[in-house]
Amino acid sequence: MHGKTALMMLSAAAMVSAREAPATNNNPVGDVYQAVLPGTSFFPGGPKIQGSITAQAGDNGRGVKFNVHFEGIPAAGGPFTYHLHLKPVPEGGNCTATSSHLDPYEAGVAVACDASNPAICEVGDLAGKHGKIESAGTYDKTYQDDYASTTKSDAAFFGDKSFVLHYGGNNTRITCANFVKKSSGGNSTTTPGQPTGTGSPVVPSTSAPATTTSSPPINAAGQPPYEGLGEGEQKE
Ligand SMILES: *[C@@H]1O[C@H](CO)[C@@H](O)[C@H](O)[C@H]1NC(C)=O
Ligand SMILES: *[C@@H]1O[C@H](CO)[C@@H](O)[C@H](O)[C@H]1NC(C)=O
Ligand SMILES: *[C@@H]1O[C@H](CO)[C@@H](O)[C@H](O)[C@H]1NC(C)=O
Ligand SMILES: [Cu+2]
Repeated sequence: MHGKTALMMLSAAAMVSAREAPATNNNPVGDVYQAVLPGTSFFPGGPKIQGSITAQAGDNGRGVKFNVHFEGIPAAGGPFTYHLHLKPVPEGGNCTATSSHLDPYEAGVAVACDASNPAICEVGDLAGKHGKIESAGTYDKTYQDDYASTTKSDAAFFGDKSFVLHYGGNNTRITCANFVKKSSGGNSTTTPGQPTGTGSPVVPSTSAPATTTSSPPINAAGQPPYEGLGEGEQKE
């Protein structure tokens, strides 16, 4: 009896290997990050969704306030999801190369994200925590996320990473963009040397000196990076 109970506890513990995400604090107030979509589809013939995600520390540096704005959400194929991804989009706009979700506490996708208990979700699963995109046209949403971070040294920092927008049903990546720092401590100048975006035409090209990031999207070259390569059940 005792042995059996102990065994059950052991296997339960093994299943709950993921740690809950801690709430983040002391994020630098006034540091603003923004990721602007290129306005093209990652795969040939896909929807040309535009828009951006803007993010900065929440009140008193607690968590992160996200402002999500998308335009051109198609009527078919929804709901759509989006996540913070682990790696930046490389030159050329390959959304597949952004790897999987930002998930420093190894929540994984085996256990579904529960919006009512967001600490168990992958930090990067913004749609899981704050809602999928369910309707066509323009999507606007502002919310507080307690687990993401704009502190560079924090495991939940995404300011040098990307987000990807997907078809929710098959995880196919539709479009993606890199976060770039837009202002620091209330100064609205772009900090030189920050990683830059995906060559999005929407980003003002005034600030950063030319870098290697503004080549045409892969699709323009006719290379179809098709394979949904959603996150599926994989974790890497
Ligand atoms: C994924 O789902 C969308 C919407 O249903 C569909 O248009 C698209 O062709 C699918 N992609 C793949 C690779 O199956
Ligand atoms: C895009 O990135 C993926 C993953 O890194 C890679 O396997 C694929 O070859 C890349 N596609 C192109 C066209 O570079
Ligand atoms: C804003 O920029 C000015 C000029 O570069 C600088 O003197 C000031 O310290 C900056 N303020 C903050 C909060 O970073
Ligand atoms: Cu994703």
